[in-house]
Amino acid sequence: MAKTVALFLFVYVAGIVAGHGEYRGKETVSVTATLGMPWPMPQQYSSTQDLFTINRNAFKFRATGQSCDILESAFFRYQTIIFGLREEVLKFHPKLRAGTLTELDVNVKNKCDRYPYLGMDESYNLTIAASGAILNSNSVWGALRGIETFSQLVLQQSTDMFSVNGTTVVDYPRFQHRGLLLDTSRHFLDVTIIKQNLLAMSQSKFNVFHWHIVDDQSFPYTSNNFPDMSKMGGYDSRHIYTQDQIAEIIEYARILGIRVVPEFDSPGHSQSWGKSIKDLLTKCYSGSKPNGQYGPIDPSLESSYGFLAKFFAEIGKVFPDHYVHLGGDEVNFDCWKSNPNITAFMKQKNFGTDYAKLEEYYVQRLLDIVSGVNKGYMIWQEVVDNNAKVKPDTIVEVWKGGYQAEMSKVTSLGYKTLLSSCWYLNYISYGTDWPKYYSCEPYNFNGTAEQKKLVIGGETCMWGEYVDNTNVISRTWPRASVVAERLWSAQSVKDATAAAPRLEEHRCRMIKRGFPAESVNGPGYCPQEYS
Ligand code: CP6
Repeated sequence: MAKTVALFLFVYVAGIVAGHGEYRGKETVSVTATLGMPWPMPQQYSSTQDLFTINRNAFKFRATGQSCDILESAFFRYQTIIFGLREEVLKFHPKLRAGTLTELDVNVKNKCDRYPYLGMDESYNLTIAASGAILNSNSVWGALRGIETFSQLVLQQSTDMFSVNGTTVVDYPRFQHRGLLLDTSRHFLDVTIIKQNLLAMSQSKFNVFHWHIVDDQSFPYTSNNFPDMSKMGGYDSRHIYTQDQIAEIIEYARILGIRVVPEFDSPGHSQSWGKSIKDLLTKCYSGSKPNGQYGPIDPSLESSYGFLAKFFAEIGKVFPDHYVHLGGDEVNFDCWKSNPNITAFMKQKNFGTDYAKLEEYYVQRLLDIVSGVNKGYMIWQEVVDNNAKVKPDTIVEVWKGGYQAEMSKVTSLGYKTLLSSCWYLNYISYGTDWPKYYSCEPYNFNGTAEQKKLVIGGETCMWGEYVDNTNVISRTWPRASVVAERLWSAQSVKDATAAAPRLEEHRCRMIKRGFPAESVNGPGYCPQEYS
C-alpha cells in the first residue's frame, strides 16, 4: 500500500535537522503519497488485501447505540466529505473485490455529553471485514475520532464507486490535551476562517482551540458588561466578535468535539484593555511625572480587582469550558518601577524591590477571582517561575526555550503541564521544517514516572503578527498535523522518513477537502489541486 519515497528525502531531511538545510538545486525532492493511510497514526492499525466496494448511492452511517445531534451531524458531514467531492479516478483492481459495504454501524455506548471536556474518552475500535463495518466507542467523542479515521481509509475509484480495505483499528489518544493556538488580536480572523480552522483541527484529531482572543494590539471580544472594551480597543467596528459569533464558534467546535479555551492575558499584553477601562493600566513615569505611557495592569489599585471580578464573571458564563487561560507571560517591570504609587505599595506590602512578588500578588488575586466563578485556569510558565502559589489543579503551559528543565521543574511542583515551546508554527524558514516539530517529544525531560503522568499534552501555536485571513490556513496546515500525530499516536511513531508519504497523503486529502494546505515536502503534485 505504501509507495516509494525518493531516496533523497532522507538525506535532505537529515540535513535540515542537523541545521544546514540550505538549498541544493540539483536534488529531486519528491515524496509519493500513500493511498488510504490515516493521519494521525492509530495506536493499532492493520489492513488486509480484501477490498470492499462502496456505492455512494447505497452507503449510510447507522447509529446502533446512543445518538445525538453531535453524531447526526457527523453522519451528514462525512457523507459529503467521503462521497460528495470532486471525482478522482484511481486504478481499480476488480479481481481483489471481497464484497460490498453498504453501511458503517456506529455503536456508542454512553449517552452523549453536551460539551467536550479535559479527559473525555476519545477511544474507539473500528473493524472493516466481510461480516460488516463496525465502529465501537464508549462516548460520542470516540465515535467522532473513529468516523474521521474511517473517512481517511475510503478511496474513490470511479464516479459512484469507492473502496476500502479490510481494516482493524484499536485507537485512543496518547495525550488528553491536544491544542492549537490562534491569535486574533494581532490580526483579526473572520468567523469563517476560524470555523475552517476548527474543521481542519477535527480532521487531525485536535481537541482544544486555545483562542488567544485579545492582546496589546486589539480587543475584538465584545463584552456584555463592558461594551466599550471592543468599541475602543478593537481595530474598528468590523474587526470584532459579537456575542452571537462567539456562540457560533463555540457551537461549531462542540459539534466537532473541540473545546474552546479563551485566553485573556494579563497583567502584561493588555494595552488594548486600557483604551476603555479608566485607571486599569499602570501609568509610567519619567522623573516625577506620568509620561503618557502605560504598563501592565495596576496591581496596587483595588479598582483593578473590582473590574477583573466583574469581567471574569462574564467570561465564566460565556465560555462553557471549565478552563480559562489567564496568560501571565512577559510582564515588563520597567513601568512598575517608574511609578511612585507602585513603589509606595511595594513598601506597604514588604515586597522590597522584588517586582516578581508584586506580580505574584496580582496573579494570586486574579486566580482567586477566577476560581470564585468556578473555573479552572491555564497559565504561561512565568507565573510559576515567579513563585506564585496556584491551585493544585492549575495547568501550566511551557513555552520558552530550554523546555526540558522547565518541564522537570513544573512537574516536580505537582502541576499538570502542557508543552508548546517546540511547536511554534509562526517561525518559518525555507525548506522542509516539519521534522523539527515531529521530533519534539514531551516526555523528553528528567523526571519520575509520577512527573511524566502530569504531562497532559501540548499545544501548537500560530501567533498572529504575520498571519491574517489570507494565509493563516495555509501556514498552519499541514504543519500543525505533525504535532497532532505527536500528541495522538504512540511514542514509537516518530520516524519522519516513514511519516513523510503519509503526511503527503494527508496534505493532499486536505486539499481535496477544500483546505489550502501548503506544500511541505518539496516538489511534487496532488491528484486534485485546490482551485
Ligand atoms: N504574545 C503573547 C506573543 C508571544 C507570547 N505571548 C510570543 C512570544 C514569542 C514568540 C511568539 C509569540 N506574541 N501574548 C508568548 C507566550 Cl516566538
